[in-house]
Amino acid sequence: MPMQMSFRWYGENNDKISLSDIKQIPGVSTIVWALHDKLPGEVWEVSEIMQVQKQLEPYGFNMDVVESVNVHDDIKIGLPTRDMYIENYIQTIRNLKLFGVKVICYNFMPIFDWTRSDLFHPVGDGSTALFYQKDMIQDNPKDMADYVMSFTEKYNMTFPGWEPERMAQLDELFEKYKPVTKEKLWENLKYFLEKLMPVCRECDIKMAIHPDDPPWDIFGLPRLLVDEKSIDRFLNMVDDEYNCLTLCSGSLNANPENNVAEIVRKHCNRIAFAHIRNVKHFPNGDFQEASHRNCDGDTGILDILRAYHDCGFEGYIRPDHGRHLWDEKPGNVRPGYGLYDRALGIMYMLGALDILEQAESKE
Ligand SMILES: [Mn+2]
Repeated sequence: MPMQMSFRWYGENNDKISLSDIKQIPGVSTIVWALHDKLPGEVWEVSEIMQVQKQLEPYGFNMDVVESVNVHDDIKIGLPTRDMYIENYIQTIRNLKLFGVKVICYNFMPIFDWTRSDLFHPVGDGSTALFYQKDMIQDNPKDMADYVMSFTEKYNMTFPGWEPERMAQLDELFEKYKPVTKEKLWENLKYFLEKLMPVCRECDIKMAIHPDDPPWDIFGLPRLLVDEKSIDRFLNMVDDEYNCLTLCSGSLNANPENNVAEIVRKHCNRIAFAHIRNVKHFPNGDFQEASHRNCDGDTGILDILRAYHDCGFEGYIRPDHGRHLWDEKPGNVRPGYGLYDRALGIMYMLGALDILEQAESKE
């Protein structure tokens, strides 16, 4: 099967972008979805999943990719209660199987999901984009949590990984993570995956971990999936075809040392889901998200697309984040997840991939 283009959608009444909007973008077959009101650890019930299926059906989209089924902190910390939460996770996998889901994207980042210092930073052309100012994210996690949570309140919007319920217990969470060294976190990830793998095989669902964003320790919390070496370790640790990657080019390339195209060529058969995002680096270590066009950032988007093409990648691919364009402003757009720039990104990717394919068929 050729790779399938996908688009992340936050669900009815939770996303200003409609399925009809997405249908008008050429080439999209797959909606990347989730039950966004579920807390980590809760079972996704069949009846709830069915509602999403009913929404997608009229448009002919498949629901093959879920992003994310979030992992409960007790699993990451390795508390005795983790077994109960793993059982719930397994039940969710079984329920998702009933709807033909093929890939579950998840992450194993302690406490914080993606982290930025500015969600609407001017790009210079009138658009805005997510921005990371290195010296702002140093000491006080509360400042950053407050910043992100202020958006939650102001715009009545919740961000995956930034559930207000969890953020309200930030001190407690930091306390709980104290004994969790990097090695301990690796062990806990292994424990989790080894319990899941037999079920994944039975259900034919791949677990596809998303690398840490940004790819370095923040606030003294360990981060595991940060570079080629750690990705090698991860894939070897649980060497199973159902233990896969969501290879996020933007997350990894936030560290300019990471050569994403090289990782694609090395591990293509273990990549289930490709996130394509371009990042522009500043000499002081700050970075800003950029358009998908190769020359607008430093990630090497064309090299990455060529690598996927050359390897005969058969998984799912999506534009990751986009800038906020035209009428997309705070209050009417989900940071990083506007309609326009992601649609432009899709056209750019399809253009490049079509040319590669055409060149090959002429050979
Ligand atoms: Mn990503």
